[in-house]
Amino acid sequence: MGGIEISDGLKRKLRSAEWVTAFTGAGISAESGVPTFRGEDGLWKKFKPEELANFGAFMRNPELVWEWYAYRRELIGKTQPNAGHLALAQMEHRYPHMAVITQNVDNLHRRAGSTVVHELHGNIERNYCTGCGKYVSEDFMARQTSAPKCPNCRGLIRPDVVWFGEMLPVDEWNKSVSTAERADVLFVIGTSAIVYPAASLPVIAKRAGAYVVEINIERTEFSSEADEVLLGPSASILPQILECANKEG
Ligand code: BJW
Ligand code: ZN
Repeated sequence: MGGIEISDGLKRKLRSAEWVTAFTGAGISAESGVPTFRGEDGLWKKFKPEELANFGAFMRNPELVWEWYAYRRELIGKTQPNAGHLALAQMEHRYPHMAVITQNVDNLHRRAGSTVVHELHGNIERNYCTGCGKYVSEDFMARQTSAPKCPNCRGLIRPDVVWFGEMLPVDEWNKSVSTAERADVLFVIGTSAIVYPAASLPVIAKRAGAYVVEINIERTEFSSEADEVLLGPSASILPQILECANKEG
């Protein structure tokens, strides 16, 4: 994709901002090869995310839910951060306060070098026991072929992710809210912005005075509330924003 037009308004904000926050969803990892949830390619065996990402589904059919997570864990393990993740990590060198709030469980922001990352929906690399709550090691997980049982109490092991109907991790949520409230500029990147409470963060940021810029390949539920919408793939747009920010600095 060619160069995007960066408005004078955004250039001014990029020049003066001290607190910059990126709020990301599955779309930022799409160009690394991680399927999104709601795109046509995102459906796994025709299941909607709501049908698999909930505790009831897990208890009814742990093998099926584990098959989905095993497939995704293996796929994610083979991917690399893309130019979008890397541009956000580089912004830490440009801005005194740069944070990423992510709904993704794929760990690609940390692998790209971002150090301030708030994971709202957990991390697929961690797993814990539904019985005794203990975390199990990656080595243990690597030896498992189907729905694993806890070596300690024989309870079912689950991924440390947030399913529908479950609370978000309180600490990550509180830090995300205060980060959103402090942001001079908030980028909303690659999310359909339909899953709450995460989807309320751009609105919280805007009410607190942030300049909110959405980056997505298509318009979303949030687009009409954004100060600017940049349509296109984030792996192309974010490096251009970084370049502009560095030039303006
Ligand atoms: C690109 C691109 C490129 C592509 N460049 N862009 C009714 C109304 C309001 C709320 C509710 C309701 N009924 C129930 C609720 C609450 C519910 C909810 O929000 N449901 C809605 C779906 C209606 N929320 C919850 O249950 C949450 N908990 C909660 O509310 O707790 C309180 C409570 C407690 C007890 C009882 C009741 C309430 C928890 C939500 C957990 C979500 N979990 C998942 C799975 C995580 C684990 C895993 O990964 O397996 O999180 S679901 C899934 O959706 C995942 C994602 O993080 C999340 C958001 O998806 P995301 O990232 O936006 O992806 P997509 O696919 O939707 O969009 C991709 C976007 O990228 C698209 O826009 C593309 O265009 C774009 N794109 N390529 C730029 N190259
Ligand atoms: Zn246990």
